Amino acid sequence: MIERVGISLDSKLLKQFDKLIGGKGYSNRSEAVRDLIREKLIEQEWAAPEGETVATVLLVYEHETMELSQKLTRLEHEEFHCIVSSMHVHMDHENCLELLVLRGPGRRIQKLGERLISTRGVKQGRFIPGTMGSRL
Ligand code: NI
Repeated sequence: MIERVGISLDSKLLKQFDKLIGGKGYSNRSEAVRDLIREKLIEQEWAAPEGETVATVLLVYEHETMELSQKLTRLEHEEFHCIVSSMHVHMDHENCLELLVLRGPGRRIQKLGERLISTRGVKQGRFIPGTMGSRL
């Protein structure tokens, strides 16, 4: 069910908001406001000490860098309960891209993501917090 709500904003703030969402490609304010609310709810989900959530980790590294591949693989096996899926792409002769989908308690999977990203030799690492979506 969709409910309509009206909100009051001062014109300066509204102008800034329109500028912000225009640059992001939103075609109307409603979808932009919905996304902002969802973003806050996801933040709350991540702050909760209990419960389960999901995240994606992106890693770029050279597979021939001393022991790096083994280190990452070892870490991934240690935490296999938290890794739902992984994809490895051999991008060229030297570089690999790995995408992992993590699922588990927020703090635990964040820590795993940080450990992977901070492993010496990883050229690029990103941790993208997700959501199970059940509260949105
Ligand atoms: Ni590779």
